[in-house]
Amino acid sequence: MQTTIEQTILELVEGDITELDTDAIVNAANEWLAHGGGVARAISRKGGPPIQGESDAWVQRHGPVRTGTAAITSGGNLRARYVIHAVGPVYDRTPRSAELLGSAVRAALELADTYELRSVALPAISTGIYGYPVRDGAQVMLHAATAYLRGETGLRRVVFCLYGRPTFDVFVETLTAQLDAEPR
Ligand code: AR6
Repeated sequence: MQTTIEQTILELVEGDITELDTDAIVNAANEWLAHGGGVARAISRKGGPPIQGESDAWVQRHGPVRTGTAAITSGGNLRARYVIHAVGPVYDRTPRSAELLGSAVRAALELADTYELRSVALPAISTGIYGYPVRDGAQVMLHAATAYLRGETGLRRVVFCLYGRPTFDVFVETLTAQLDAEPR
């Protein structure tokens, strides 16, 4: 599924984010950038040692990546030139989780703009090991992305890359409902 928000194509695809050739892919990271499980592990394995190495150097230099913010490393052997490590919240049923998830998406897109990138792909942050319900998470992430793209941005293509058909279907339903509710 694809739609256009101002000057940016917003796309939903099902698949493995490590295969994408956008300028950057976003990782669903933890504050320590210790890429041990989930999509982080897949990105780190496929990108090779530079990903964990540059991540460790980042944390050593700046301290942990606070939840709701993001850091950037090179893409190592990936097709993407950069990996943007966004830290989503561990789901705790409070409104604070939604704030932090929206903030993680915004931070990732802002960092892509800071690096003057044109395309970026994001996974469904926090909806795996961190336990965020996919339907609620999709609402928050898509809302944050569309709101961001209505502001000033150099991004021309933003992709949500969803792992598995059920998650993809929920994102399609959610985006369709959001576009119906708020006319462009
Ligand atoms: N491509 C796209 N999406 C994927 C892929 C892939 N190759 N693999 C998994 N997903 P998770 P979190 C989906 O658990 O919940 C790590 O250990 C997955 O189905 O990767 O933010 C980190 O280091 C789910 O929809 O991230 C942190 O400690 C989504 O990616 C912690 O997990 C996110 O699932 C972060 O947990």
